[in-house]
Order: sequence, then structure tokens, then C-alpha cells
Amino acid sequence: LALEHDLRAALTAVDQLSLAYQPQYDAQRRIRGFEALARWKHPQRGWIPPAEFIPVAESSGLIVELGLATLALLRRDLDAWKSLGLVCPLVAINLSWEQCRKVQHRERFLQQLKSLQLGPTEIEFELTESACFEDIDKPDSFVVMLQGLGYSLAIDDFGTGYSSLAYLRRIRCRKLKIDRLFVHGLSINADSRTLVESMVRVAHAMHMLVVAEGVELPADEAALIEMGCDLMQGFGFCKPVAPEQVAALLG
Ligand code: G
Ligand code: G
Ligand code: MN
Ligand code: NA
Repeated sequence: LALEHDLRAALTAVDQLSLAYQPQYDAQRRIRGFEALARWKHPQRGWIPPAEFIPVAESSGLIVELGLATLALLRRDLDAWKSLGLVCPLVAINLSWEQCRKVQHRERFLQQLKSLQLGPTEIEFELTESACFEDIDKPDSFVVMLQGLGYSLAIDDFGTGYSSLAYLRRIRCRKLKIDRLFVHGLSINADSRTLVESMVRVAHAMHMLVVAEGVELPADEAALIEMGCDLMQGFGFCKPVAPEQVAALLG
């Protein structure tokens, strides 16, 4: 509860929250996009890991405000890069199911996108496999709504949920992000390799791009390139970095 109280305060003291950006690379090691990740610097406790504050935000409902704040931070960072003459590729923002489940929350989110002029050439969205499959069954699916506005979607943490592959036919997302659980060590683990190869084949058959998460080992990178994985993200390339460091990556 103390954390919830402090997070509520952080949402009005803008300087406590920021975004870290992790680049996504193609097979030629060119940067093709970024994933934006929320960061919270608590005035007394220092950096609080998202694994700690995101669940608090979700259970308290503060995730809705945090989502709006995240968009504002992205706008600020995009403007700063633009003023340096840099062209930033697409940035992916994570969405929790809690922040788009309710109609009034969606509307505030869409309104924020509109007023900040964050369009489909600036931003895309990541939703976990379980959130996507919960949403897609609804008559007023948020995924379908965002896609109707031209935004592209990535299914996050793919392979860790309980959904059947049949759902991929219903949800026509642009990208599939393979969870690092399957990616790490795939070059030496025959089971992981087989699973990732199958996921790449399924995704491509469905005309989706594949992003491998948590790529840390050069041998895994080589194996992923060999199996036709489109994009890679992980500590082996670059850890999530502060906005000022993005400028150096783009320049
Ligand atoms: O940055 P890190 O890898 O520690 O993130 C941990 C988790 O927090 C990830 O699952 C990520 O999707 C989630 N997360 C990070 N930033 C955001 C955010 O801005 N919004 C939401 N909803 N989740 C986020
Ligand atoms: O669930 P989501 O994919 O949004 O989580 C992203 C999280 O994964 C971030 O917290 C980020 O810091 C972390 N991450 C990114 N690359 C790597 C990696 O190579 N190894 C590990 N262990 N974590 C990573
Ligand atoms: Mn993600
Ligand atoms: Na993920």
C-alpha cells in the first residue's frame, strides 16, 4: 500500500517516471525499432523495478494513469530526438489488459494518443498473448479497434500463455514476440530450437513478423538469423537505455 501511495504521487511528479528504450535489430544489426519500458525512480528508495510496480499499478487501477503518462513521456522524447534531426523508428509501448479492458479507459487512452499526435508511424502496441486472446473474443475488441485506426500490434511473451495456435487465425497481428524462455540457449537446446523454429514458421505462414526477445548469446543470434527470425532484442545487442542514449544509437 505504501508503494501504491508513492506511485500515485509519482504520477503527478513527472520527473520520477521515465522511459527506457531497448532497440530491436534486424539480421544486419540495423536498428528497426524500440521497445519503451517504464522506469520509476523513487525519491527515497531509488529505482523500483517494473516487476514490482507494474503489478501494483494494475491491481490499484493506477495503470490507466501510468499508461497516459507513458504516452506523454514518449511524445517528449520523440520531440527531443526530432529537434536533434534524428529520425526514430517505430516505438512499441506495452499495454496491460487492465488499462484497455474498460470502455472509459480506452477512450481516455485514444484521446491521449490523438492529442499527443502519436500515430501509427510513431507508435505500436504490445499486448501479452493472454490479453490479446481475452480481448479478441469481445464484440468491441480493443485490438480490432486499434488496428482499424492503423496501429500495428505485437503479441508479447508468446508461448507462455495457454492459448491455442488457432487463435492466431483470429488475431491478425503484425508481430509475434517470442518469449526469452524459449530464446535463451536455443543454439544448444534442441527442444528450444525446435519450438522457436516452429513459431517462426507459423508466424510467417500467418504473414507476421517474428521478434525474438532476450537474445544474449552470439550463437543464439546466429541460429535465429539462420531460421529467418526478423527482429532481435536482448542484452546481447543492447540493454534498455535512457532517452539521451537513444540519440547516440540513432546518430
Ligand atoms: O523493463 P522490464 O523488463 O523490467 O519490464 C518488466 C515488465 O513490465 C515487462 O513485462 C513489461 O512488459 C512491463 N512494462 C514495462 N513498462 C511498461 C509500461 O509502460 N506499461 C505496462 N503496462 N507494462 C510495462
Ligand atoms: O514482458 P516484456 O517483454 O515487455 O519484458 C521486457 C523485459 O525484458 C524488460 O524488463 C527488459 O529489461 C527485459 N530484457 C530485455 N532483454 C533481456 C535479456 O536479454 N535478458 C533478460 N534476462 N531480460 C531482458
Ligand atoms: Mn514487451
Ligand atoms: Na515479452
